[in-house]
Amino acid sequence: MKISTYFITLITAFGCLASAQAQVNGDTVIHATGNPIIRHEFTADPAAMVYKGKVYLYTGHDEAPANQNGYVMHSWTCFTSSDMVTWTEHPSPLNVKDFTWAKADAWASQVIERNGKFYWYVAVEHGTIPGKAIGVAVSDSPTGPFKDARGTALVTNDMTKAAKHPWDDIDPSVIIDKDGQAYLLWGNGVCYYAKLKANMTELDGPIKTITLPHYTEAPWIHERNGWYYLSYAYEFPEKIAYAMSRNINGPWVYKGIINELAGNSNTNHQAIIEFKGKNYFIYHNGALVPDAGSFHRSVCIDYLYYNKDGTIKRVIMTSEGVKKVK
Ligand code: FUB
Repeated sequence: MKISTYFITLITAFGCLASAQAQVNGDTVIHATGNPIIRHEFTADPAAMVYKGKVYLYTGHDEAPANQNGYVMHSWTCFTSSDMVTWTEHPSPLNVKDFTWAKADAWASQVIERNGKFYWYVAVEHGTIPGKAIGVAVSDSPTGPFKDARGTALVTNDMTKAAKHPWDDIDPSVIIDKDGQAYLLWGNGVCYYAKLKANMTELDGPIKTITLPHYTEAPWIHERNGWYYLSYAYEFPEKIAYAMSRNINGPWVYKGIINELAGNSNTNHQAIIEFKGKNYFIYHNGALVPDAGSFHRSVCIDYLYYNKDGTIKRVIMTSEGVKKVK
């Protein structure tokens, strides 16, 4: 939902909520003035990719009418930035309708590049196999257009048995290891992972699980200096915690909480990237408009710092956000 309709009445009361944005060649260019970074629409479930000197930020949209509880999410979008402050939105590169086998719920996603192609892993509600499912779309460009890479789901609820509820197959995160082996991680209630074939569109072997304390959802895997980091939503309402390992196949050692409750949103859904020498923690909260809560979320960015031993310091969530990268 474009936010203009949502806060048409609120703007009268809170006057200064307008974001610094302009239309340039059909794209929306945003100058973030702090957190949340996007203010003309609700954005949720951030996933970020650094590619050729730019950050590509992929998000879903919370589109529920004001005061309605429950997720209403139909599409994903892509924002790009070279400085972490000026963001260009590339119009709706992917929609649930692009997956003919899916019926609803553009939930969390992640994009990765391999051999010049871009693979967008998404969680949706399956049309015929009850429960959530994971699909993958592909494009020659990180901003799309993307198309369904398989014509069927990559993971369906009947393929995973460790959790009893039908929405366990959500929140895909993907990584390509140094030896070229790609892995997909995902899950609500249980953290699943599996190898991907080099074509990135088929699983390559069994689905396994990773045991993590108080695991809820939103796995995000990244590598730095020979350490693998698996961050995830911890408990509910969600904090973000993490584990470290020298190997994607484990063993994973739990290291603690890195982000506290967002306070105004039950979910927090993080992505972690390094860009031009700084590390960023990208997440969502419900801070854009009064009473936004858990179903009208907005993406925020704050700095993330590592200790000398590779562990992660607690993130400090701010309203100022991050500074422009020179
Ligand atoms: O946006 C829908 C769901 O809420 C996501 O899949 C979860 O990670 C949580 O953010």
